[in-house]
Amino acid sequence: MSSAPHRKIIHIDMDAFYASVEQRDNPSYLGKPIIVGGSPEGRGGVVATASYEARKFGVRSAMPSKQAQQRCPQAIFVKPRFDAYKEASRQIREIFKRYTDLIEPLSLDEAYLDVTEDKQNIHSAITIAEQIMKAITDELQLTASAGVSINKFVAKIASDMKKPNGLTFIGPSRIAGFMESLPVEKFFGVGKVTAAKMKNMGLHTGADLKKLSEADLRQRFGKTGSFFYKIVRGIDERPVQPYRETKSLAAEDTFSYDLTNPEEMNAELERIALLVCNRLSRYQLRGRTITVKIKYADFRIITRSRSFTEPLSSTETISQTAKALLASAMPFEKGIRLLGISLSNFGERNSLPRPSAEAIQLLIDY
Ligand code: DCP
Ligand code: MG
Repeated sequence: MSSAPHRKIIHIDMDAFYASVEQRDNPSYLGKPIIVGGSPEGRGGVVATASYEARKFGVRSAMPSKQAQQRCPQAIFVKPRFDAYKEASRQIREIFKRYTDLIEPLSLDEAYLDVTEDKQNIHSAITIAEQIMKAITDELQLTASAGVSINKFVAKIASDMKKPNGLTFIGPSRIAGFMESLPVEKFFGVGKVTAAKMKNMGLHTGADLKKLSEADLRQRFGKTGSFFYKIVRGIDERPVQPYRETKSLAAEDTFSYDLTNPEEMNAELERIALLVCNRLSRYQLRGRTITVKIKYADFRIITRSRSFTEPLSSTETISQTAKALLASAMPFEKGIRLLGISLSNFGERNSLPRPSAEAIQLLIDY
């Protein structure tokens, strides 16, 4: 480990978040198997989350609601109330702010906190995590689990170890052993495919990964290989980033053949405008700059943008402006393979609502 003083990082993750909010707000649900998500009657409904009572029956997030009902016929299905979850999320953040402004929300129910320096001079990250958990219980009647360590990676894995309502501290001297015993599927960025690939190579735990050189890891896993090399040695220098500026939100489509007919292009733009508008409203964002992206059959890309003093709000305006921008780029030398529309410049002027934590995360993923 380096000689620089260690950071103090807390990862907080709410327990059975949506289901706990439902149980709190409807006491008849307390102690019962609650499933928040789509109805098992309709088609395509999935479980958003399940109370711990329902999890005993094998009900899991993202499972088809029908299957969940088969596993737990007595479960009560509840429709999500996102406004209630957002409000709880906001309240949790208010509690975090008593200790630090270095808060990085990952979703409505999860955040990293850097308490290397804390506002109340408590100095102990464990004490701060305990106080936060207590405040969440006392003030919000919800529970959270916490992981405390010197970096984000270990703190996040730790918060999952004693769920629900548990605190896990992994100090510097325990990190090496902890990482060695960690199964490969727990590593950041290891999806099912990579995990299967690793197992085929006889790599099951951190200890197995640690035997490989950085060059070897890079050869096997590309750029992520270097990340594995560091992380398995407990090195994760990613800072806690309080508020990641949302850059842009886009929708685009690649066509099965190259478009040459302007009417067809306009029809596609209208469709894409609708898509982008749906996303904007889902993430509560409005942008003042609109950009149209055009990719020619030869893969050359051009863009045309326009900025406004007011945010573009209606699908109609976005669609009309996009078509005008497309027209400004005509005539086209080649057929068009892809069209896209993006909105950016989301600033807070005109008292725009700040994107929710969820939106920020989704946009980062995007
Ligand atoms: N969520 C969702 N769909 C998923 C996973 C999660 O809609 N596939 C929602 C519902 C969860 C919330 O996000 O309540 C938080 O996700 P978590 O993975 O943290 O799950 P929980 O908080 O529900 O449970 P846990 O106690 O395991 O953290
Ligand atoms: Mg959670």
